[in-house]
Amino acid sequence: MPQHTASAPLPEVPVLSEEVREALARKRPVVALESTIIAHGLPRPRNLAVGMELEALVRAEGAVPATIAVVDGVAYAGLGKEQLERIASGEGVRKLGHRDLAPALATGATGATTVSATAFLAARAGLRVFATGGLGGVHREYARTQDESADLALLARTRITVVCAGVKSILDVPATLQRLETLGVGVLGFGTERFPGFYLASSGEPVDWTVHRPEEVAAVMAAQDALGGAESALLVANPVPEAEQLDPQLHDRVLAEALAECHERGITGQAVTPFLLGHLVRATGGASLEANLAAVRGNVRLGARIAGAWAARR
Ligand code: PSU
Ligand code: MN
Repeated sequence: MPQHTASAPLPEVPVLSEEVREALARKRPVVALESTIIAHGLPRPRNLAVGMELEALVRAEGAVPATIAVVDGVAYAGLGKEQLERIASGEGVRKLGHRDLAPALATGATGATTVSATAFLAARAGLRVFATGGLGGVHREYARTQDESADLALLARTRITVVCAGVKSILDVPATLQRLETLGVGVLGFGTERFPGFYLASSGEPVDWTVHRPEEVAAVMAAQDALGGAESALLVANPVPEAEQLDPQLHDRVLAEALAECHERGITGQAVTPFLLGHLVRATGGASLEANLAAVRGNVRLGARIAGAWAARR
């Protein structure tokens, strides 16, 4: 296990795969992918297949995938097959938010990166586009627990474009949108005037800006840079296709059950999101998993197209 001392410099952070390094040097499109969804968001063994499928989807769109994770105290952008297997095994794989990166690197830990840690490492590597499922946000019990995902604050100070299907519907969606506004994180609806509802095509909440083409997203990114100043992110909110969404009534019913059980069992902190997602999968007989995957696949494809449009401007 590498133990870094104060005098020993950290290795390159993150270490880039050969493919990612070359794509960056040639200004070819690259899409960052997170690993928490693989290690802690999806059931095994399906998660490994999904991790590989998402990378294949990026390649099919002509871009290079950069899955981000920490293995034995080294942060990587672009995982080899064995590293991806290690993350998917879940054994001894921690959930790492941005604040956990320093202790993980210093102690030689292995962990999957959440949106906050992935966005940080991606931006540090010079990657501009990142695709995921749903962002973290303000939890419904916020007033009691003060549980707001670190994703939001990190995105307020990181210049990256995140393609997501909104925020997970287990959260307080209106409160999360309000926080994004307060924090100055831009939100674009992609082909929609409603903020998506993760498992559902719409959360019912409006979005202020709607775009229809990847080139329009790239133009907004260029305008962000031209404006300068605050290094905030841009969210591209891309709904799951209506045909693949979870039945809204089933969604509302099982979600209420899941929230009640989470409360009863006293689950807190980092365990809340994986617990709720897992409960929904069981309570819907796997239907929530299919909707989740449909959303992620759509985001990854769109992320690759946006990365292509962005590369074409540079
Ligand atoms: N999207 C998914 N599944 C997930 C997550 C997102 O479809 O598991 C993860 C992301 O990594 C996100 C994290 O950053 O859940 C949020 O966790 P928390 O609420 O503990 O911050
Ligand atoms: Mn949390």
